[in-house]
Amino acid sequence: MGNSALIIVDVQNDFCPGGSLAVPGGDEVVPVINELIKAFQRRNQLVVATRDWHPEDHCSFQSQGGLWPPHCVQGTKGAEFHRDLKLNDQVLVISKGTRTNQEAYSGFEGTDLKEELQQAGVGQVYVCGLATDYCVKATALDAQQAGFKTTVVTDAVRGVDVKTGDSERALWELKEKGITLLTGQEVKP
Ligand code: VGL
Ligand code: ZN
Repeated sequence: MGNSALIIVDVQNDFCPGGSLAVPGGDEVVPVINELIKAFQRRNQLVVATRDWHPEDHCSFQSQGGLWPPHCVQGTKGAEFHRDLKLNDQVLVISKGTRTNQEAYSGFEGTDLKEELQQAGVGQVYVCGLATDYCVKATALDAQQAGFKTTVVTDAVRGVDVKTGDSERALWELKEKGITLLTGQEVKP
C-alpha cells in the first residue's frame, strides 16, 4: 500500500483559543499531534502541515461578503503555527487560500499536495488538526477522492460547531463515505 503520510491541517494561532476564529479546545490537539509527528518521522514517513494563508482582502472575510472574521492573514501572528507544535525542517508546509478570490478549505485545493504525496510513494494518509467540520473534513474527502486510503485521527481534531453537533456529524459523514476513524494511540504509521 506504499508509504504513509501525516497531514496536519491548519494548527494556527487564529484557530486556537485567543485567535480571531478560535475553535473550542483547538490547542488541545497539539500534544497528540506532536506524538504523531514523532511516530511518523521515526519511520521516515512524510509529515505535511497545511496552513490557511489569506491575503488581507480575502473573499472569505465578512468585510468582503464572506462567512468569517479576518483570520490567518499572511505574515501575521495569527497565521503562525501554534508555538508548541513541533514542526521541523523535514515537514512539508502547504499554503492554501492564498489568492483573494479563492476559498480553499481543503489542503488539496489549488495546491500541489496530491503530486507531492504521489512523488513520495504515499498510499495512505492520516488527517488531523483544525477544524473538523471545515478544513479537516474537506481535506479528508479530497484525499480519499485522490485515491489515498484515508484515516482521520479523532482525538487530534477539534471543530468550530457553528451549529451544535456539526463536528460529530462531519465525522459520521466521513465514516459513512469509507474513511477510517482512529485515535492517535491506534495509529501505526
Ligand atoms: C477554516 C474556516 C475558514 C479551517 C479555514 O481551517 O477549518 N475554517 N478558514
Ligand atoms: Zn480561512
